[in-house]
Amino acid sequence: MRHLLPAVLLLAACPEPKPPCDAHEDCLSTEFCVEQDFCLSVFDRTYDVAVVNATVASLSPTLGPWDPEDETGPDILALYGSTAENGDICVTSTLMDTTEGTWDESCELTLVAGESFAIELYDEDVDDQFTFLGGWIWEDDASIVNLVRQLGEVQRIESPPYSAEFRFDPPR
Ligand SMILES: [Ca+2]
Ligand SMILES: [Ca+2]
Repeated sequence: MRHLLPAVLLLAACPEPKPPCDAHEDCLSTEFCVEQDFCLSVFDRTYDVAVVNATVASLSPTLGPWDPEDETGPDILALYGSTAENGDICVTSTLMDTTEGTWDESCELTLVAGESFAIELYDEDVDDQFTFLGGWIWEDDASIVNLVRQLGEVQRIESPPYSAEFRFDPPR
C-alpha cells in the first residue's frame, strides 16, 4: 500500500486522453467523432464551408420576368453563416442569368454555440440591390451539430421551388 500513492499522483499528472469513438453517438451531444477515432467539440472551431449549388424559381417573386429591363434570368448568390450580430458570414460570387447554378468556391466559418446557421438565396440587381428569394435556418445547437456530423458529405435542402446543396469540410 505504501507505494500506491506516488503512482496515482503520476497518473493524475498526465494529460487526459480524448475519449475514443467509433461513431458520433459515442461522443457528447456537442461533439463529433473524427475518423472513428476521437471526439472533438463542434463549436469554437473553424470549418471550410461551401454552398455547392442552388436552384430558384423560373419566375420572380412577383411572378413576372426576373429582370424586366433586359428580360434575362435571375442573378443568384448565396449568403450563409451565422445569423448573430457580428457572426461569421460567407457570400458566394454571383451567377448571372440562371435559375440554377454551381459554385466551385468555399469559405471559412467558425461555429459558435448558441448562434443559428442560415443559408439564404438572393437575386442581385442593378445598383447593388439584392432581392431575398428563399432560405433555410438551423436554430438550435443540436441541428448544427448534425450538419457537422455529416462532415465532407454534400447535404441537400429544398423548399420548392428553392433548393441548395452545401458541404462542411474538416477544420483547417
Ligand atoms: Ca439577369
Ligand atoms: Ca437580377
